[in-house]
Amino acid sequence: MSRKKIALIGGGQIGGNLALLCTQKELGDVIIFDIPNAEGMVKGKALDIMQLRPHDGFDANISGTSNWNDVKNADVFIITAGLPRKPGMDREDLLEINLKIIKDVAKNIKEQSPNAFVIVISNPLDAMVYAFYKISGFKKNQVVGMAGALDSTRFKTFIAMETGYSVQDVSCMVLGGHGDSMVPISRLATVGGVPVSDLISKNRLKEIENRTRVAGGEIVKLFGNGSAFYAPAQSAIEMAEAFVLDKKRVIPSASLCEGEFGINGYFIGVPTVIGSSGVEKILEFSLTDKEKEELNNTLLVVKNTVKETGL
Ligand code: A3D
Repeated sequence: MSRKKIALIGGGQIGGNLALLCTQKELGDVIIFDIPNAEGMVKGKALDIMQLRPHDGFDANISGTSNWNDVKNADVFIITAGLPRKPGMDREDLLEINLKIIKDVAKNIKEQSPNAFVIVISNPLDAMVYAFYKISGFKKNQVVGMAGALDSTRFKTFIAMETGYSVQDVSCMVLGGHGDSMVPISRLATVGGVPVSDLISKNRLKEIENRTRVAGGEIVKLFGNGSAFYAPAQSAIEMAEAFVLDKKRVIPSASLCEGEFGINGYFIGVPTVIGSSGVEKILEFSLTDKEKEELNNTLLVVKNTVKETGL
């Protein structure tokens, strides 16, 4: 069996870390693509990672390019092309410029690799993944957005920090759009199977939910220039790995809903089964009235941003 070909579109902060993680997990041969002005940078990153492989004996190859022909017939694309936020910016402020970039990227991927599985990370996420889907004409199982995996790992982190118990034993999910209206489902969060409501007071849990909602902004403020990249990269790698190894992982992801949770025609964060066919299924479950209301609110935000794409 030959190695998978993994194309990273955008080789900036997240792209560089994606390349490193792909190599360390031996997911396949990696090609980092960026604009011509950044070709030296991605070639340099690729060479640097090539030179760490002998330490652990990883054999997969890494290269950098600004030529679309080099990513032809890739099995997986992970798209981070676009600008990140600066302090004071909403993700929505990136729409105009990143939409132009996604249109160009979608056109090229459609031409070069019509059967690929595509994970979109560029912001505003829910609108960018929608735009990619519309422009590429790909099937719905081929396209997914990374956001819930990151929002959930942030929620997990804060629960572990609060209780003092291992992050490994925290299980929880965040649904909805990738913005301040996202919906942490505290009701189903557990630590080692014990409901968090038995471990953390109601008020404290509310504060943790709120911190989760603005966790990306907290890091943007601390950085002063750019947004989080380590955890976003690892979150997307979990999704790519689920596809490459046909793991059937259940990962909150921005998937196209066609009736699930009463949502129709929008990509939004829902529990998604990812395996070798890409998005294989959305797992629906009953929500409380309050959760339904919160999901409706986040859907309105997503709808407004999608409307601005004009697609
Ligand atoms: P950054 O380090 O600036 O990297 C972006 C890269 O995209 C740069 O190297 C650019 O040269 C490149 N690029 C620009 N235009 C093109 C193009 N047409 N084709 C190919 N490459 C291009 O940003 P980053 O890696 O920190 O973030 C990338 C994106 O991810 C931003 O839009 C962020 O807002 C977004 N992001 C999303 C999440 C989610 O959870 C959804 C989290 C963190 C960041």
